[in-house]
Amino acid sequence: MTSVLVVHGPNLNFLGRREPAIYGATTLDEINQTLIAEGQRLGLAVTAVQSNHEGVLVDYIQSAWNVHQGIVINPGAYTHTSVAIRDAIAAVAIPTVEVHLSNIHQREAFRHHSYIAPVAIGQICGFGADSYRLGLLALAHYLRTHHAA
Ligand code: CA2
Repeated sequence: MTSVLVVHGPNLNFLGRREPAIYGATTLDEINQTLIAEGQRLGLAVTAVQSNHEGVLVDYIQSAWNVHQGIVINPGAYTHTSVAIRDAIAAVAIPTVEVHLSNIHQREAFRHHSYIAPVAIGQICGFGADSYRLGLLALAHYLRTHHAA
């Protein structure tokens, strides 16, 4: 079965507990359960991980090599700072969709630039928790049409 790794970056373990006005009321566990269910519907095995640490996120991405066929990642604040996460995605060369809860282009200028976007197949932002589901859907479609084998 096609396998997808969902990677959540720093502070996303706080979802649903703080700042609901910006990031929504849905918890990370609820998002993961939705993705697992949506994955079943799409024929994808979904595994979700979260870390607050840049190097651990790099380790998760490296460990996806030869294991998962796609990645959905919300790198959190590392989106705007991390060459290491970008290099890891480029190194494993696994189709990766970048997702964000908020519309990063509508927020502070420092959030407008993503180090990840150039190595992602696409970016979905601004739809709250639904950004993840839409990202998984886009990845499923991409894998069906580009990785038929
Ligand atoms: O909109 C997104 O998904 C972000 O990746 C979220 C990051 C932010 O730094 C990016 O610019 C955009 C921040 C995640 C913080 O998550 C929290 C969740 C609940 C309470 C407080 C923070």
